[in-house]
Amino acid sequence: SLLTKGDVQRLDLETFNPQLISIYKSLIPSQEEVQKQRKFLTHLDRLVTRDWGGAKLFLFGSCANDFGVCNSDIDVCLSVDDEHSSKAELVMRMAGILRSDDMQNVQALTHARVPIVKFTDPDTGINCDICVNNMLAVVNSKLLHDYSQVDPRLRQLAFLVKHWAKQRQVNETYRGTLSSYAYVLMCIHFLQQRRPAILPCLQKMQPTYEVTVGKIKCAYFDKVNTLKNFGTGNKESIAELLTCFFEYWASFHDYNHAVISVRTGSFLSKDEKDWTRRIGNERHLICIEDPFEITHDLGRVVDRHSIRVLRDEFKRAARILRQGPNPAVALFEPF
Ligand code: 3AT
Ligand code: MG
Repeated sequence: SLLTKGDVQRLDLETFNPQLISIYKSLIPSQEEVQKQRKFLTHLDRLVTRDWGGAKLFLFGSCANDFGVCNSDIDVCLSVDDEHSSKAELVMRMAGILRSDDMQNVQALTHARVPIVKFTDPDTGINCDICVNNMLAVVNSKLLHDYSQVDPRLRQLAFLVKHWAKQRQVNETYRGTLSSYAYVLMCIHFLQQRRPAILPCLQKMQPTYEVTVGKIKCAYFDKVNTLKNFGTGNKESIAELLTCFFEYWASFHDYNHAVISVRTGSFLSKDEKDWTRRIGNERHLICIEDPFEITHDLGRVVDRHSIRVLRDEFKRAARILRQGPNPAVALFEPF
């Protein structure tokens, strides 16, 4: 029988989808690794609470948000109520505690925009970054985690996009490309836009979780167990979604005017955000609104050169997914 063009594409997706699922599975951290992380965190927590009264540790980033691929670094936030010390001083004190416990390569980056201490645990080989009083990151990690519980396709899509971004070297904010956090927000927003929608907008629903961090009120519906069937009306496979994701960023996104906003589950205009001009180093060439710190554009790191690199990579990915050959290999080929 004659196949229509649509059928051909569907047949391709049928072999491609299981390949993508197996790549996704290979990226999930093993039980051993999760155990190792737990052991490390328990040790770190004991060390800090013993030597520093009132200090508390919170996990954030990919270990807390369910988007951690294997061998990720661990992001920890130190929370202390101390108005008399600067973040740099608190980071120095933390570094002292780590050195006295024989942690390796302890580096206090006190002049960074976000001061951190980096180190390696000699027992497990785990690399860890500790920042100070950055509770917004803890809360946005919880938001991402809660979204990941609604539909399994979010975690699959985000793992594949993060893997692609790392392989293609477009996950390097110091070189003007996007953070993992930004890519996960792009995935959430994309799944909010599918019809029928695969993800809801948790911040537009009746809040069941509310915290205030500094001046920012964070509130959203976090009883995500009740939303397990939300996306089931949409049957799109991960292969279709990944293809549409890259096609969207390659050809359909309105880079000149549109801001993607997970907070509203829709698009905003650059005009209404006042993100139309370059101010300092912020150029707003690709606009991704932070869900809580809404004056913050996660695309602000992108410059005139790196926007080209990014858009060319989106186009490359879309082309490979449409035309092959062997998209599951070609897509992730190292740059
Ligand atoms: P990796 O697996 O380490 O690549 P990750 O999820 O740990 O991914 P990042 O390293 O990009 O993600 O960031 C760690 C966390 O820090 C994620 C988010 O809670 C917070 N974060 C990162 N960048 C920003 C930002 N620009 N604004 C607010 N929070 C951020
Ligand atoms: Mg991280």
